Amino acid sequence: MFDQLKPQPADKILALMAAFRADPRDQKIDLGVGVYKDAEGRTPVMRAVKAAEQKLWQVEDTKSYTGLAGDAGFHSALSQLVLGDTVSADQIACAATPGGTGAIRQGLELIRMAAPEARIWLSAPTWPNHPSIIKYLGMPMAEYRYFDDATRGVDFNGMLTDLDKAKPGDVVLLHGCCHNPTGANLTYAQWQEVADFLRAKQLIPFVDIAYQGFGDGLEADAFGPRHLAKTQPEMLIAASCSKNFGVYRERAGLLMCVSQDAAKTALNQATVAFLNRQNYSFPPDHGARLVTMVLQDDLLRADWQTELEGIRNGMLSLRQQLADALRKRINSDRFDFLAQHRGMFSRLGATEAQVEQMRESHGIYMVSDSRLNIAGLNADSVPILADAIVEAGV
Ligand code: PLP
Ligand code: TYF
Repeated sequence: MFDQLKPQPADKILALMAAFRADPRDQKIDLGVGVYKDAEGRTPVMRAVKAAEQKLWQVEDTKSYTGLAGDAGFHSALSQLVLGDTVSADQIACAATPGGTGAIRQGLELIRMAAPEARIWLSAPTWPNHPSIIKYLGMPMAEYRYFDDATRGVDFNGMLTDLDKAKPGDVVLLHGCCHNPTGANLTYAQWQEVADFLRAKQLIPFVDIAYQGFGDGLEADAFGPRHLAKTQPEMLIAASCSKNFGVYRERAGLLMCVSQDAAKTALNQATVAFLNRQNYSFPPDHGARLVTMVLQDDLLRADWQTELEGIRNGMLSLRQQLADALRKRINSDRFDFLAQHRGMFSRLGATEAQVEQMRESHGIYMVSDSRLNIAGLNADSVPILADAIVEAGV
């Protein structure tokens, strides 16, 4: 059997992480994998998460199984964080999953079960795991234009023109905020237009939200999914706690099936629980429980929000520093888009050869499509990167 196995395509982001580790240079700069890092290059456990963990150690009296769909406290705390009061709890079916990736996978499996013909529309470009999982599941997919290489903003006309080719019942995968890999996001007005468009065309939104709180703030970043939850007959949401709670390796995520018709929730709920059982029985609980404790405790929640705001503002400041440094060097506003993008990533617009040159000559690691992780920078490395960008002729 094993001799039938064939090598599978590697994840280019994870391959880059390995290449960075193997580089012996002291001066190297890691702008690759999407993990938050502070100015010292550390990815700390957030204060409130640490405090919750300490408390959990004292009060936890069993490690017996949770429910198949995870803990109801986690469902309500995280669905409330993402959706606020836009829909009532009885309109949302939830399953805790191993990370946001688990929620994406389970959401796709639900679509395949309910509507095997439905085509999944992905932004061009998108997070590589989206097409990779969809292809693995054997589901039909298509791309819609999203990023305008010339302006480094959203190609909104292109997006709607391409989505106009979708058939009723198709699914449109949207990044809830902080688009990965481009950093270019829909405005509130564009979200409203997309919502009207999807509803008129009978398309179903599937929102992947992995960076709530990393863009314009916890509430502002949830505008898109909240507006869709209010206006669409039904939708799916995959939420990740990896970044905004810093619990990457704990694998905490939530799949939400939202329906205007609360009578559908019981079957939706039974279905997502069934899907959990088919794939791994019970979802991991530790990270989900820490997240729940932070969200349910006023003091921990306030401290978490303060720390998250610090992270967010730090990234905004680095964006501005990089845009300013480039403006000074080339005497043009050509890179001002870096300050307008939101979240951890920006797509710089460099060629693969230019990305390669920056890695060879300066030890600067960014993904080959020129996505850079802003959080990998600090005040010392911003000028080094700005020099390298100019030198490479980007
Ligand atoms: N979706 C996007 C766009 C991401 O960038 C990530 C990255 O981490 C995820 C989902 C899911 O992450 P995780 O499975 O680590 O929660
Ligand atoms: O895009 C990123 O860098 C993050 C982390 O297979 C990540 O989303 C990258 C690759 C992967 C899983 C997570």
